[in-house]
Amino acid sequence: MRDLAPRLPSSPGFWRSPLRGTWFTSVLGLVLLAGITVLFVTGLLSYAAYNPGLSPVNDKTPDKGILGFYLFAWPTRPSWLYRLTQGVHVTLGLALIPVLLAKLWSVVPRLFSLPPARSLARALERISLLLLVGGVLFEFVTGVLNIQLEYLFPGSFYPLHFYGAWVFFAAFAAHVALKAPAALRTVRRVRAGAAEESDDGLRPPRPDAPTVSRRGALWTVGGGSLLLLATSAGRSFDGAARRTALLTPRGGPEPGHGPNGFQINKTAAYAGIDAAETREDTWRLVVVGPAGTIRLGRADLLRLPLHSAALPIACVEGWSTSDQWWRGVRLRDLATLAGFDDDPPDVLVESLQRHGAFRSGALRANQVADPHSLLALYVNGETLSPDHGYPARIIVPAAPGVLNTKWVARMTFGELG
Ligand SMILES: Nc1nc2c(c(=O)[nH]1)N[C@H]1C(S)=C(S)[C@@H](COP(=O)(O)O)O[C@H]1N2
Ligand SMILES: [Mo]
Repeated sequence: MRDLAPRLPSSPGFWRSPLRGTWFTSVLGLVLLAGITVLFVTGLLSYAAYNPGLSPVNDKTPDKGILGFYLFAWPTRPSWLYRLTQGVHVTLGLALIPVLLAKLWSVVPRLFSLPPARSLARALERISLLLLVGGVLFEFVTGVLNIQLEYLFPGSFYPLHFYGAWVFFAAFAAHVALKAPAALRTVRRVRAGAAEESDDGLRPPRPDAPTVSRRGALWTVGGGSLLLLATSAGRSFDGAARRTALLTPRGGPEPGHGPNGFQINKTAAYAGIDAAETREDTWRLVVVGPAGTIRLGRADLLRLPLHSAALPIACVEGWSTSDQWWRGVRLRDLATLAGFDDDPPDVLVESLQRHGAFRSGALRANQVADPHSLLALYVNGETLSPDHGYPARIIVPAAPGVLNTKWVARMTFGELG
């Protein structure tokens, strides 16, 4: 038995890396404390930005119950708001992967320690660790799969990632309350020149000879994070910057040239839009409100006052475009046509698309009222291309891409939800 014991992972002697210890784990833990808090907050903001309380067509997690307690009317200014919050959510999430893996590696001996529980408190702690480790892996894996494979789990990504985030964050908060004070103490003491507090089971009793210093190992982890940051942040810009985003979709060269040559989420062909339905003589925008049902062709829309706004497209997947110049009819002018003279109401926007989660979206009154919210007919001085939503698409400042419905067919003002 004596000889066998150190060969089992449950034995402290099995783990030999001299890097493991309180300081290494504490530094990584504190980085994750800050980073994961930002991920949680920006994630909750993203859900609020979808206007889930407004209409079932926007709500991807209808059974959220009290978890929606914090929802609020997402503002329209600054126009880059969602571009920033969701860009940070996804880019920071990717950059934290090396830190997360290093942190899990640094505490892995604990997962094997035996007996599994000496007391009730210890048993509860270990269950919370299961939720913590399982939860964090689940959130990172679903997040990465969603951006890499573009809606791998159509419809179900949102509930998985949203409920997973709450379960994980509850365990995370408990873990932080238990561990953060000691981690801070360790880092301060070591910085002040004191020796690392010794044993809490992390330091190996029979360490191998070091091949890299602990600082060197931390720099390697940090370098990995910087590399991921440098190869994904470009997805939030156009042109040369986007070419630096090598590891994720929406990086690399733009999909086309000229005014319509910026990123396309779903093409007209993918959405099943038939060119015969979008011709000048066939397509009509149906506007519904107290004034009745009004049908407008593209020529009718072009006779209304046209306005311009420089606004980005910012997708939940974290990519975004720089500002594009959109030109079209103000949503609030369409609300007036529909019979709302003073206060524009909410609006339900439906597209020509027949299937798919993003075929329609609801916009809140504050979004309809913004003078930069348009039913766009042109982009960057040219007629919208079929893939960017010809004959007409919604563009709203600060809104997530998904609410910028393309190939609009019908707008119903008021009486939502
Ligand atoms: N009808 C319709 N509109 C849509 C979508 C869609 O799938 N169908 N995708 C949305 C999403 S998720 C985004 S990010 C933006 C992208 O706009 P773009 O393709 O012009 O860049 O369009 C939105 N409008
Ligand atoms: Mo999107």
